[in-house]
Order: sequence, then structure tokens, then C-alpha cells
Amino acid sequence: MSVPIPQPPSVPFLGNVFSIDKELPLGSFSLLAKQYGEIYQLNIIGRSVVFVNSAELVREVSNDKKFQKNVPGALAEVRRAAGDGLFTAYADEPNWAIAHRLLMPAFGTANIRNMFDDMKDICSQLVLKWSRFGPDYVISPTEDFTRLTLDTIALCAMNYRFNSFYSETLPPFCEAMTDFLKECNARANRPAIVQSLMTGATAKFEADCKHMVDVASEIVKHRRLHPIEKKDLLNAMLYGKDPKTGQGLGDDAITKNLITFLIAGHETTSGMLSFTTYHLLKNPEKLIRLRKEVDDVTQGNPITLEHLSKLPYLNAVLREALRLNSTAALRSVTALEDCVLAGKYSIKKGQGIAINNHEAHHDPKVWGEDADEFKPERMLDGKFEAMPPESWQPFGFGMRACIGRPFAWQEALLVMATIVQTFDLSFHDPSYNLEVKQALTLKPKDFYIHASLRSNAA
Ligand code: MNH
Repeated sequence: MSVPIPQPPSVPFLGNVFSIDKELPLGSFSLLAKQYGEIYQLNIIGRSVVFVNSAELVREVSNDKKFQKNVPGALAEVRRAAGDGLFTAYADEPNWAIAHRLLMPAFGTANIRNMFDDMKDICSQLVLKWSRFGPDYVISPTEDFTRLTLDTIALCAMNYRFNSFYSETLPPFCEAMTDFLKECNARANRPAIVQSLMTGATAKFEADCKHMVDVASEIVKHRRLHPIEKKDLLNAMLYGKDPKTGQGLGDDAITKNLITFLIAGHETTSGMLSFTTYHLLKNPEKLIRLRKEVDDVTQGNPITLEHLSKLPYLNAVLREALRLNSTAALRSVTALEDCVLAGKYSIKKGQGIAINNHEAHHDPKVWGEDADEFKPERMLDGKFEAMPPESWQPFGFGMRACIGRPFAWQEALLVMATIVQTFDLSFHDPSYNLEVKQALTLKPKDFYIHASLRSNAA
């Protein structure tokens, strides 16, 4: 028995576009999920999208044989800068497979371990800033973590220094990217006729895009002229060959992938660090447990690569923060054939499906009635491994899953361990409750803290 997929009332031509909050599309999609349940259908300016919101349905569409990555809406706009780079490549674009095979070893755990010293270099800059400014200074964690993650990916991937900690405002590249990503979201929800009238916004969009392309292609040119011996991602792309076809990547493809790493590699991780900090501040007893683990392992010594493999509670904290607030909570696939979901919802071949992992990660059916609470303990002692498959997928799924996961994880372990080892943290506004904002990814909104050097250092 087939059951129709519910669709909120729509208006002619624009479809359901008025249901979508321009500042926080995910918020609208989640509100609709509260109203319509595990599945619903929207018409976004003529494009039909089926949203799946339960852990069970997400598991069903997490299947590379039946569904493939889709690059619709805002993601398609990101192609203006990132083209057929790894993240925004269409499923059938040859450069995806070549870059994927060529880059997998470079992003593998062994190579990421080589990046520890560079990660530590940037992490020390954050520590120095927070120490020197002292306890009265109002810290914006989202801004300082953005400095940190942008500088870290640039140094590790292409030996480039943005030096973000040495300026009052974020680097021009970062502003261009933030504005660009916001505009990608806006453009995706604008009818073509409206878009065609917005010449000012389009000019700004083009200029931001050009700025990013210029910075990245300058880095490639510079490295060609001044080669260095470093096992970074840029060298892997310049000199590596696809093991299957023997092909290398051209300078244009390399530039697009550098932009991809800068975009994909910093916002998401910055958001994860900010949400983790928020949840630890809201749950002081978890912070105490975490600090005890870090102190026991490090004995107050500077953090080393070896320490990072001995911090199970920190791993659980990061998993739990990413579950509650996945920074890239939506992904899209297309059905490769006609199918029926949950034995009752008919889906036609070619149908676009949006996967709302924010909802799935809060599904009480798999996470329990306390699904909205921050409880790292549920990720410990084999419980995480025992969850139904694909219940936790903040890094996406299958062959198009995040290539930067080991990178982001090592960076987050280092930074969070260093922070709890070094500082006492407090909310700037003790009554602050989490609010979320969205560019392409999600971050806490109006979240400010204070940091003072620890009074009871180990
Ligand atoms: Mn990342 C793909 C989340 C860190 C580079 N990343 C994805 C996807 C998700 C994701 C979800 C799948 C998107 C989709 O299905 O359309 N990524 C994250 C999160 C973090 C993260 C939550 C940090 C926390 N990502 C990073 C870092 C890098 C990176 C760091 C680079 C250094 N991610 C990528 C790339 C892809 C990707 C590249 C695309 C992979 C592919 O399609 O082959």
C-alpha cells in the first residue's frame, strides 16, 4: 500500500519557498518535520525535493547502489568557485574519481599525523591570544575558532599562512568566503526573474568569487615557481598520479580543490569546536570529567600526538556535540531507480531527496527520550559502535563521505584538550541559551565567553 508523501500548502510558481527562513533554512526544514513527521515534500521554485527526517529513513537512503550524491540549490551555486572539486563535483564528473583516488592517501590517518606540528603551531596562537587578553576580554569562540581552522587548513594543506590571529578582523579571504556562501544560499531560493534584477548582489557575488579564485591560483603559481619538499595536500595534487588511470590533476582542478579544502575544511570544524565549547559550558560536570581525563593523560605536560590516542571521553564529547549540532546537517541524493521507502512511500527515479541529519540525530527512536540532552556517556564503552548503522553520520555517507574527517578529528582533539588543560572558561552572559545561525554550515549565534588561565593547573 502506497501512502502519499505530505506536502505543505504551496503557492503557484514559487512553490513552498515562503516556508523557508532565509536566515536559517535548516530551522524551517526542522519545523516542517515537527509538523509533518518522518517525510515530506517541498517544491522549491519548481524543484521537487523529498525531505527525510527519521533515523530509519535516513538509513534506508544511505545506500550508494540506490542513491547518489546530488548537488542542488546552494551547493550548485558553490560550484561557481569550487567547480568540479571533490565536494561539489556531480556524480559523473571524471575529475571527482581522479582527485578522490589521488587524495585518499594524503588525507589518510598516517599523513594527517605528520601535520601535528603545524596544527600545534596555530593552536598555540589561539592559546597565546586568550592568555594575553586575559579574563576580562570578551571572546567570540566562533570567530577565534574560524581563525584557527582557516589558518590550520591553509598551513597544513598548502603551507600558506593567513596569520588571522594577527589582525583585528578576519582575513579578506574569509569575509569573501562567508559572504559568498551566504549568497549561495540566498540565490538558491530566489526565482530567476528576481535574481536577474539583483545586479548589485550579483556583482558582489562575482567579486567575492574572483577574490577566492585569485588567492588559490596565486598559491598554486607560487608553489610551481618555488617548490618545497613537504608532504602537504598541494604537493600531493601537483605531483601525484591517479593509481588507476595514471592521470594527474591540472592547475585548474588543483585550484578548485584548494578552494574546496578552504571552504569545506574550516567552517565545519570551527562550528564543531564552538558547539563543543557551548555544551561543555552548559554541562559543567562533563567539563570536569573531561579535564580530569586530560590531566591524567598529560600530567600537565604539553600535548603530544601520543596523548591524543588516549582520550576516550574527549572522543565521546566531540561525537555527542556533533550529534546534537551537526555543522553540515543537510545532504542531498537522487534516486537511481524507482523505489518505495519504508515499504509505503513511492519515489520515482531521479527524485531529489534531502537528508535532514539534524532531525535524524535527535530521533528518540534510536537516541531515546533524552535525545535532546548532551550526554557524552552514550558514546562511550562500545555504545557508539553498537548503535544501528548510519544513526550517526555528521560526516556524510559512503563514497561521497567527508575526506577530511581524520584531519578535522585530530585538530579538534588537539584544540579541545589544549583548551581544557589551559583555561577556565565561563559564559559572558550566564543566561545564554544556544541559538544557531547558518551560512552554508551551522554555528552558534551571539555566543561569547571568557577565558582565564587555570587556577588549579595540574
Ligand atoms: Mn567535510 C564532504 C562534514 C571537515 C573536506 N564533509 C563532507 C560531507 C559532510 C562533511 C557531511 C558530505 C557532503 C555531502 O554528502 O554532500 N566535514 C564535515 C564536518 C567536518 C568536516 C562535520 C568537521 C567537523 N571536510 C572537513 C575538512 C575537510 C573537508 C577538515 C578538508 C580538509 N568534506 C571535505 C570534502 C568533501 C567533504 C573534500 C567532499 C568529499 C567527496 O565528495 O568526495
